[in-house]
Amino acid sequence: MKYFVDGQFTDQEGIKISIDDRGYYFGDGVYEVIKVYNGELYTAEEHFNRLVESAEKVKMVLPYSKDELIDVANELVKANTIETGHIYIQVTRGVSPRAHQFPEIPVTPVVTAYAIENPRPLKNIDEGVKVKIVEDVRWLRCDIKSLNLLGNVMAKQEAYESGCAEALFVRDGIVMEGSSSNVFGIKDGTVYTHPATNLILNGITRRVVIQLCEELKIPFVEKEFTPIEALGMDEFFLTSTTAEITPIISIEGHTIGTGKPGVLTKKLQEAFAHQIPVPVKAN
Ligand code: PSZ
Repeated sequence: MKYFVDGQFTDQEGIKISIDDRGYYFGDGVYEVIKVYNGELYTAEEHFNRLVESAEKVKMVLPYSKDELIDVANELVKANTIETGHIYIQVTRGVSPRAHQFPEIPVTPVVTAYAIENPRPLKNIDEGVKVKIVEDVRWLRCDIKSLNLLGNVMAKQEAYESGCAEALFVRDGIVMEGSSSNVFGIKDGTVYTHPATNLILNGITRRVVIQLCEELKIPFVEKEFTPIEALGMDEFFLTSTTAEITPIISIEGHTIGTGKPGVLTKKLQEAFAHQIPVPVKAN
């Protein structure tokens, strides 16, 4: 019961994935990661809405409704007694002999999903991380949460090889996002992040942070900024489903602010922790 494959709940031994799966050949599919806190899905509607949108953008019709998919996710959480962890779900265009164009004989998209226990990364959340600037060589539809992640993979590896936890993508002299996160700078009390265009993924955590800024009356703008402006920010942080709000204390070896998580970043982290199902305290 650990996995959901092709309409069935199964254990690993029961899984068969075809070599002709278009996800395997082309990364031709879309996916989502949904956080589980205290055995409850967090922002599930938003994640599954985005899955439907990603599928539409690549002209795929999901074989299940959003509500059916949420039921599958809840089943996986229950069957695996997940407390703090996440659901991974992906949908590929289906199985068909290798050819770039869509299958001429219609095939059903392949849905696979699993739930896994995964603790909150409290050390990074408390202490912050370093990031490395990497040129963004990805395609121009980064708004789609697609399985094609080679640009992200190469950037993350480059960051890791420099002792950094994340790569900061820069395209045409503008800071975009991380290789698997959105990024925010804070200058003179105002929070800045790249507008939700085709060049970044409009993260669900990003949307939560925008909402929290409103609630906390912290000035917020979606506005482009350069790497030089980033280095001059008072505070900097990244967001993702699993990383939540993680402070960035150094960019390309330059210390941000005091080199410690900033005041407003901590305020947003605290507000974030208060709105997840049963806040889990450090230690
Ligand atoms: O566990 C992990 O490492 C995860 S779970 C989700 C992500 C990483 N990243 C999602 C993501 C992304 O891949 C890119 C390119 N930009 C932004 C994000 C943040 O999106 P949300 O907040 O929806 O997870």
